[in-house]
Amino acid sequence: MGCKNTIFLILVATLITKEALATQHVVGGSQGWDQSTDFDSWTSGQTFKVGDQLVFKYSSLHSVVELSNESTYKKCDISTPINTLSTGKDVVKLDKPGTRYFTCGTLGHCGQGMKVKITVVKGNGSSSPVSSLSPSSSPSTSSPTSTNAASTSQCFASLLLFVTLSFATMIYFF
Ligand SMILES: [Cu+2]
Repeated sequence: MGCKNTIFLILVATLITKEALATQHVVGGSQGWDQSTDFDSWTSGQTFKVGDQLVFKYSSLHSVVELSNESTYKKCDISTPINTLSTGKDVVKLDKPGTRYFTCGTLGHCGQGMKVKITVVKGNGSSSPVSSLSPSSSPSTSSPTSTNAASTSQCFASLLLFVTLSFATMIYFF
């Protein structure tokens, strides 16, 4: 397998991985944004990464109010929201790591459990692609064809450079 082919394959894999990483999470799953949804059990099955999106789907009985901190979230204090949405199909981008707090703006709904706390993790998945490179790099110690070994290591070096650059770019764009 040629060096160029390998680089091309890695480029494709990187692009696919990047696509796969940007997940849309429909809040509450099939039940959506509603008082009857158990949001704690919904969030426990999800991983929220930087670059992902939340989608709130709900009827006109509800709205989405983003709160700034744990204290207002616990008290259901919606007097100082940092964002209010009401289209019925709102998309919220998770643009940085940290915790986000959402509740409903309709009187009483927050107290009925219509609130969700989202913990966003830095998710470039940088550990898996890098570690998957290392096993293929050490096939033998004493190869009879030294030129082959040299070109292999050169190829590996350029791959390493390429991967480093790709991740730098990905991190930059996230
Ligand atoms: Cu509501």
